[in-house]
Amino acid sequence: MTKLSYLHEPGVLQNLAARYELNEIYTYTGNILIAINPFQRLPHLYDTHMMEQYKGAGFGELSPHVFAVADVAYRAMINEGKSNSILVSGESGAGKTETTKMLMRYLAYLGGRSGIEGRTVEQQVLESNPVLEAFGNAKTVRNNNSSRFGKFVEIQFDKSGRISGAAIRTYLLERSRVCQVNSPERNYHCFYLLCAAPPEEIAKYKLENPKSFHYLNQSDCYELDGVDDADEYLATRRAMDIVGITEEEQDAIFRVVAAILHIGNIDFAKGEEIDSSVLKDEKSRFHLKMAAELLMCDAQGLEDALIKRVMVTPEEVITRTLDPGSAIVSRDGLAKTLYSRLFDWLVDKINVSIGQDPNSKSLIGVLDIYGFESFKCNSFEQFCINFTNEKLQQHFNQHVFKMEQEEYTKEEINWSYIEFVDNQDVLDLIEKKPGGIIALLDEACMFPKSTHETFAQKLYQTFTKNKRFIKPKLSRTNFTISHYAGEVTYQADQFLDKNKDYVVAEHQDLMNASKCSFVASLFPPLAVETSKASKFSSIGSRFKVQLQSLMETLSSTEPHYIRCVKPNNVLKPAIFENSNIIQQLRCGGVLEAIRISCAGYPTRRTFYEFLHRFSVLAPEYLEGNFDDKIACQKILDKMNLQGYQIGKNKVFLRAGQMAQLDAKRADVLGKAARTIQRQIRTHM
Ligand code: AD9
Ligand code: MG
Repeated sequence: MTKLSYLHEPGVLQNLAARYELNEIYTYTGNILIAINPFQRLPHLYDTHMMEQYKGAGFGELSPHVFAVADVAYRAMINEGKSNSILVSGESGAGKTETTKMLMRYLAYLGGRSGIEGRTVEQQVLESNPVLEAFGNAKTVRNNNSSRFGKFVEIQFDKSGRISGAAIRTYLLERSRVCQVNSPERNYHCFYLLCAAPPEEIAKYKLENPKSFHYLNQSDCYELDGVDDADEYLATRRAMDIVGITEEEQDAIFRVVAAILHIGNIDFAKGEEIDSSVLKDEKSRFHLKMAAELLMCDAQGLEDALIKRVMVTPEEVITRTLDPGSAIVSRDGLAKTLYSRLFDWLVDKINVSIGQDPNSKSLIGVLDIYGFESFKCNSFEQFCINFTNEKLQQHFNQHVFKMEQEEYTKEEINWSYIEFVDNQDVLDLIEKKPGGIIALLDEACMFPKSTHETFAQKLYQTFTKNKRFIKPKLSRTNFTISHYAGEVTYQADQFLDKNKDYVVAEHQDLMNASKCSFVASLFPPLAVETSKASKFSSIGSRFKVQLQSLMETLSSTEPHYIRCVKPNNVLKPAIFENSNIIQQLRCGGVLEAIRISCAGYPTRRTFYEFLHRFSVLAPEYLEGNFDDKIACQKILDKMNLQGYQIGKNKVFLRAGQMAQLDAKRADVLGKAARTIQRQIRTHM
């Protein structure tokens, strides 16, 4: 891309289109890899032969590829002892997760122990993917295998470059999907896999056809094209074996999954007293019994926990009943909490089982996180997702633009400043403390009388003059944020509920008393001071802290960027929708990055580093007692390079010049080695 003579949007697009037609789905723009989803299997592109080719090949020597990016990260880590990270971004269905898996496969190939069979660390790292996908992915409108959580995998390496441990961090699993799905989407894969298990297991978990479960039959989609849920069930079990989840644990996990389906089928009717409810019918009683059996808790206790609330005051114990609507909210709350705790348990278990290497000095992190989202209705989830993207965009900006240009300025080289849009103001709007949207949301959640209306009013008052905040004309509860990638209007009505993370005390006590130690362990007893039901913990603030820590980790690494692009919305091969793609490139800052790479100097070395590496090209200048700067200049002149610049402390090379110098160096060293060998031979 950086060699195009006319750099503008149509040129870039045409280049990508021409390559895509030839199944050249990868293109570099400077150091960023653009990956366009082929929507078809291209097995030869990822086979062992390919991996062998990319191993140790210089960047840019072979066709652009994810393997090349992973290889550069790995070499940089080995040679410089510095941690690296690979940030994969793009919208839903663009290919982030597939790309991440290829990166991990290649790193496992480089850092694996060949010839050792069985549960090696690298195999466990790879097999964590199918496990997490079974429980954290679902079919959505945009992607049949959409990740409903964010993921950062940190692969640790020992001194000799072997994989020695790994840590997986996950972010914000979408909880609402467990209880609510719309056509043509599906719930999490694991529910359908389990319903397709062998007959004896179906019997054990008291399951039926997925169509009979409320949590699944709200949508009329049950099957996925090209996916056999029965096979996937067995594959998931095998992957669970490999990551170290025992037979008993697996049994308990699937009991919880089955129990959630049964819980969803418990329905309520009005009770005799006002605002009370009873089980609707025999069917509901049956499913209540099944759920209780699977969770190994008391059936009456489960019924009570769903429809009653107990308040203990110093004087007396007051029991309050719930109307059928509230009982359903209570039921769904239990299902969601069970599921999200199950998911967190899986992540913890995988981490413990793979193990961390406390002595590891360097790591490679791979980030696969949800891309920017803007739907017809945008709620708290989209708010958090877009907040994440603002953070990552800032990181990208800082790295690619700011640091680059600051460096040029510091070194006083000739350089015309490239403008870029800084998004610090959006981040302030969202996360500033006090006064940002998250802080105001927390305040609203803690104040008993607030509603989504008062929350929205507060936002309108606070941000009247903020350029990034817009109050839609006719709405009393919506608000619009002008994100780096475009405007998104959020509906505030569920923000308060979705930001509150609390488990009903009755659910907590019941599950904690389960005779199944696995279930009980998902609900550890609460510390005394936090057990008060009113104590609220903010999902938004917790997420903000998690993101902060992610950004700190990323900042301590050398980043590499892969921008995934979704060529069309029908998820089919060979369809290249221009305006759709240009929009994605703009959102990702790719075009500015292209401009900067063309005009810039991607490689820079201090005079010392440069001479250390390249003085073999002109040893005469080292002996001549020249100033370092002049010696560098002379070597570069001798090599006939043009367009480079020499700053106060560093040499700045244009794209490709480092490779030219390296090739010459290899040439000279090779000749020298052959001469020495010849001499040794003649002396022997
Ligand atoms: V989401 O934000 O999790 O909804 P992703 O992760 O960006 O999304 P994903 O990697 O799941 O997208 O890719 C979507 C689908 O595109 C996959 O299921 C494949 O069918 C297809 N895909 C993506 N990348 C490739 C590839 N390199 N080769 C072949 C691919 N197919
Ligand atoms: Mg994904």
